[in-house]
Amino acid sequence: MVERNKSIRIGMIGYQFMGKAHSHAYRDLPFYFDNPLKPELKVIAGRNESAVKEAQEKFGWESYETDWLKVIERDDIDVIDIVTPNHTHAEIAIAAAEAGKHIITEKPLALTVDEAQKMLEAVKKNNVKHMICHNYRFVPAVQFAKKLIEEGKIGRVFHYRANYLQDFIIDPNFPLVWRLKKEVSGSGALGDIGAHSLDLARFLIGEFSEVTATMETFIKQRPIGEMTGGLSAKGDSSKMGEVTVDDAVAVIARFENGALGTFEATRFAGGNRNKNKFEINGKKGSIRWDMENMNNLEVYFADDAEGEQGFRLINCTEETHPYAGAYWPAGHIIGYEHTFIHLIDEFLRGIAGDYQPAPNFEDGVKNQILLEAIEKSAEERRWIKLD
Ligand code: SOE
Repeated sequence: MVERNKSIRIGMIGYQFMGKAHSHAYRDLPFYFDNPLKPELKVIAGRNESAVKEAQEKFGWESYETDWLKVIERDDIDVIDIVTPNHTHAEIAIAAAEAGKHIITEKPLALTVDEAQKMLEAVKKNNVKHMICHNYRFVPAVQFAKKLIEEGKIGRVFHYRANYLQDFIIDPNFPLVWRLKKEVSGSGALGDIGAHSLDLARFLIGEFSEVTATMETFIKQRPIGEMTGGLSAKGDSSKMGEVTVDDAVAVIARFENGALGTFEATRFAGGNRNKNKFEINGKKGSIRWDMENMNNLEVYFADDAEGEQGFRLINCTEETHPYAGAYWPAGHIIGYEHTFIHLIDEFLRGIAGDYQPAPNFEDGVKNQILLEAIEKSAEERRWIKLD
């Protein structure tokens, strides 16, 4: 076992939306969790020197770098955290694994299944710990939902129903950013937010057996432009470019346990900023969760007394709920940013305790196989079996 508070030295590649979320998680982790390792924010890397220098100063990194390879070559770095656009994940992760660094990367793992499998091979061959940032698994209410299902509280599962609804690109003037270019992002709403719903379904009720899907790109041309942080962007309407990914996807799925699944991921659901939600219906009850009410879980149990049945709210903010007890006694309320603290806490515990935490690159490969099957189904208009 590692001695208490041993330093773990982080090198981050990327610095925008997820760079901010992960930087915050490393810095706030010691406030809430007695992790055996203490993260040290050694270096943050990005191509735009002025922007990455600003991130270094704002997020509290010791130094900045404009060449990610130099970060990987440093022998005073133990972990590489990849928060860059999807097309760079494979090259960076494989180089980091070959340099003996533990790796955490944002989702989706890669652009293709082939890339994802090569990443998994590299981390296994080099015996480094690895994790993919499906942070919604670490919401206390979602962890509690998993506990209820594992205890058989809802019995045999019949339905898994998930919607991940956003609306930040409905405006046709929203520019053609990297998330809308296939060669950079791999897919659109499917891989960016649908990937989270697919991962949660695997986490909560098990593996998929087959899928069928349809996809749509509502706005085909957009002004050239780039992200300016978070989900904001600036563009130049004098030059237009082709959107090469899906704006929305609808999936019907079957699970190995016989359950039916329906999934929707869209960036065109006006009024829904980040509505990641699911409902699970079983023989003995149902569970539903909504990111926009993230600290609570709605449950229905068929064996509640007659006349007293119906969905009721469980506040997953008690000491007994996973992770919640670490927060302020006045209600243990958490936010989006805390899910990254929980995931990174588990990642560092895996490194300290020499066990492979989850979700990891195995999960990333399974997610990538689902993404590719869904795209193939939409293109060929047929069911696709998952091997
Ligand atoms: C944009 O859709 C995004 O930032 C996703 O990339 C994140 O994974 C999700 O947590 C919030 O929305």
